[in-house]
Parts: sequence; C-alpha cells; structure tokens
Amino acid sequence: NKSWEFIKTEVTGEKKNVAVITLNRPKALNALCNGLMKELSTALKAYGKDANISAIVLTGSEKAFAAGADIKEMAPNTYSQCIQGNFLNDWTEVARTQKPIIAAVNGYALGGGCELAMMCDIIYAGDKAKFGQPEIALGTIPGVGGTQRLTRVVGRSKAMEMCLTGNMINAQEAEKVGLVSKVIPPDQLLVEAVKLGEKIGTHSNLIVQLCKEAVNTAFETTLEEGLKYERRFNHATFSTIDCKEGVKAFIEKRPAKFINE
Ligand code: CO8
Repeated sequence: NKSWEFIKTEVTGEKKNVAVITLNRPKALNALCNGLMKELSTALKAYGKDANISAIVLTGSEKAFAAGADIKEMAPNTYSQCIQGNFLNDWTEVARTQKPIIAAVNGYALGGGCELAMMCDIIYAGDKAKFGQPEIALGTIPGVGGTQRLTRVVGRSKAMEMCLTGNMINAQEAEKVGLVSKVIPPDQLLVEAVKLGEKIGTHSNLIVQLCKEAVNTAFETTLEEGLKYERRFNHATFSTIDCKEGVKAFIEKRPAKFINE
C-alpha cells in the first residue's frame, strides 16, 4: 500500500501468504541504483517481519530482471569513497532475509542483477533469460558475490569463464550448470514462482526457516561442521509443536495444521 518509486509490491496466492516484489525501473532495464536497493531492503525487512508471509518472490520485467548495478550512478566513485562509505554493504538484505526468496528471472540478469538473483534461495528462469558477470568489460570486477556465490554454485571453470570473459549464458545453460532450478516459458514464470512459494507456504514457516538456514550452512562451513549443525537443527525440530503436529497428521492421514510454534 506504500507508494514506491522503483519497485512494486503485492501479496498474492490463495492464502495471501506470498509476497511479490517487482523491480520497476524500466527505462534503465532495472539497473540497481541506490534508491531501488533502499526500497528493496525496506520491503524485504517488512515482509520478513510479517507473520502472514511465508515466501517472497523477486522478479523484474520480461526484458530485464536487472541489467546490473547502475553504471551511471557509480561512474564518479573513487577508491577512498568506496572504502569510507562501505560501498555495496547495504546490498545484502536479500541474503539476510530469513524467509525463502525465489528469484523469477526473465531477460537480463547481469552483474549486480545476476548477483542479486544468486542472493535469493531458488532461481526460476524464463527461457529467454540471460545471466552474466560483465564487470570485467568495465574495468572492474564483481562486488556482491559474482566471484564467490557463482563459483560455489557452478564450479570454478564455468565461473572463471563467465567472470573473465563477461560472456552471458542462456537459461538452458544456467539450468545445466545448476544456477537455476527450472526453466519456464516467460509468461508462466511468475505464476510458477508464486506456486512454488505457495507450496513452501503449506509447511511450517518455523521449520522452513530452520531448513533454509541449514542448507545455507553448506555454503559457509566444512562438511563436518555443517553435518553437526544439521543434526542439532534436526534434534531441535522435535521440540516444536509443528513437528508433533506434522507427524500426528501423517499417522491420522489428514493434512497438518501448522502454527509456526
Ligand atoms: N546501469 C545504468 N543504466 C543501464 C544499465 C546499467 N547497468 N544497463 C542498461 N542501462 C540503460 C542504458 O544506458 C539505456 O539508457 P538510455 O536509454 O538512457 O541510453 C537503457 O538502460 C536501455 O539499455 P540499452 O539501450 O543498452 O538496451 P539494449 O537492449 O540495447 O541492451 C544490455 C541491453 C545488453 C543489457 C545493455 O543495456 C548492457 O550491456 N547493459 C549493461 C550491462 C552491464 O554491464 N551490467 C553490469 C554492470 S556492472 C555491475 O553490476 C557492478 C559494477 C559497476 C561498476 C561501475 C564502475 C564505474
């Protein structure tokens, strides 16, 4: 209900539990200017706190998810300003959000746009989507995960190829290398992403949050530490009302009624 300048927000799904945030700066192919990133962070924080929201979908337009950081806005940056202003530090709200975020990518996801998609938990792509890290052509390098998240997801050779050439990969290749989990006709993309959010939303929000944190731990630590973390989380679920309910509902052959406790 807020009036945004660079994004649009709506709550949808049969149970009104999926939030959709649409990047809406069509003239600049959704280039991620400061104003846009501020609005995105504000919306994410609000949905993060909203108990009625189970999942968030982040999308752009048919032509561009986001064509990168705003090159024109960044043009005057100096090294000392970047250091002292902690440049790009406030881009990471997406990665800090505890609820699942699904990126629905149609068109270009380049530079900061590709990095933004990679901060989300699941990427669905329209079959015309294109992913790339073209920073190298501007004489800079990725700054929000393009050399780190991409490498962990697609492996060193493909990440190195993308970051050093700046070449884009298409949706089919992105699926093949594991960057996206599904390729969908562009006009169905948002519908499918919302359905995915709704499916996740049928489960306990509480347990979903633990599960998301456990999967993300695989990116942060050694296998042994990660397995310990997972085991303790698994143990912890048995202390919840939702786990008792989920198991009881299975035995009684009825749908579970989760209360997120
Ligand atoms: N930043 C600012 N404006 C942009 C951006 C961007 N990233 N991308 C597109 N635009 C603008 C264009 O300037 C153009 O504006 P105008 O009409 O006023 O000239 C409008 O969007 C439409 O773009 P095009 O006319 O170029 O559209 P095309 O369909 O011909 O091409 C492309 C689409 C291929 C996506 C093309 O726009 C493109 O290559 N964009 C830039 C992609 C890119 O390099 N992204 C990575 C950015 S780098 C980054 O994310 C982090 C590092 C930034 C460091 C900057 C250091 C100074």
